[in-house]
Amino acid sequence: MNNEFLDINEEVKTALKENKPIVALESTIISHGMPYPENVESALNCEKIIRENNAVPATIAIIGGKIKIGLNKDELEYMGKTKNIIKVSRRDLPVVISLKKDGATTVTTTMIASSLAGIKIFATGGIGGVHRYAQETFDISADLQELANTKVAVICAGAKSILDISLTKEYLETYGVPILGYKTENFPGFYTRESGYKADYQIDNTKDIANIIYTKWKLGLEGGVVICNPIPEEYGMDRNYIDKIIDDTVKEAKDKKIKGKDVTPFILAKLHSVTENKSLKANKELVYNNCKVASLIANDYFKLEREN
Ligand code: PSU
Ligand code: MN
Repeated sequence: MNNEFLDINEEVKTALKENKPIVALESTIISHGMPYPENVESALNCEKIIRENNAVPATIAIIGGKIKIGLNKDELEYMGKTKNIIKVSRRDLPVVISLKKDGATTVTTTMIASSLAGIKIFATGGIGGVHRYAQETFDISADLQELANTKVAVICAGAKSILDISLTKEYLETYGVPILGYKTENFPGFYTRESGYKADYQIDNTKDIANIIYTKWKLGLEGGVVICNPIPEEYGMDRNYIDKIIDDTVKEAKDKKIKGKDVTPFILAKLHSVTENKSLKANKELVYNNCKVASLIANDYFKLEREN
C-alpha cells in the first residue's frame, strides 16, 4: 500500500486500513469510451451506486505521472474533458509515469493499480479480448494476459462482438481464468444479454461468487476471475440490429487500417454515432448494473476475509 507511485485518497486509504469493501473503476471508459459530458456524469453515478451499496469507489487514473486511486470531482472532470489523454496499457505504464504524463487506465492497468493498492474487486463495462481477424492482425488485448496473472476479480457485461468471443474464451481457458455468469448460463454480449456463447459456470448469488474468488486465491492460484453480469433486460439492444452495425464498423476499422490501441475507441465512437447514442445509453446502464453487483460481491468477499 505504501508505494511511491501511488496516490491513494483518504476515503480509500481508510477503507483499506479498516478492511472495508472497495470497488475499483477504470478511466479509459471515461477518456476514450464515452463522449463528454456523459462520461463524467456516468463516472459520478457509478461512484454513487457503489456508495449506496455499502462499498467505497476507487476510480483509477494517472495524473502528472502519479497513479491516483480515488479521484475527486475535478479530477474526474479533467479526465473526461481533456483531449489526448494517453490510453495506458501495461506497456505504456512505466513511460507515462516516468515522463509525468496523464493517462487513462484500461482494464489491464486498473488491475495492476488495484493490485498494488490492495483492491480486489473491479467493475467495468466490457473486457478487451481477442479481436476478430486476430489471425492476421495479432490484435489480442493485454487485458487477457493481466487476467491470467493479476489477482483482481473483474465484473463486466461480457464482451461485444467487435471481439472474437470464441477465441477470447479459449484464451481465458488456457490461462486458467474462470468466466462466471451471474444469474445466467450465457456469456453476455455487452449490449445484449446473449452472445451465442456460454459462461463457464452459472452462479446465482454473490456469496458463492465471492467464495469462488476467495478460494482461487487461497489455493495460491494467480490471476483473476471474470464475472459476467448481463445488461438489464429493459436496456438490452436487439442483437440483429447491433451486430450488423458492429460488423460494418469492424470492417471499416480494418479498411481504414486503424491499428493497435486505437481500434477499440474508434469502434465505440462509431457505434455511438451510428446508433444515435442508443449504444451509449445501453453502455451507461450496463456499467451501473455492474457497479451494483460488484459492490455486493465486494461486501461478501470482505466478510469472508474478516471471518477467516
Ligand atoms: N470495451 C468496452 N469499452 C471500453 C473498453 C473495452 O466495451 O471502454 C476499454 C477498456 O478499458 C479495455 C480496453 O481495457 O478498452 C481494451 O483496449 P484494447 O482492446 O486496446 O486492449
Ligand atoms: Mn489491441
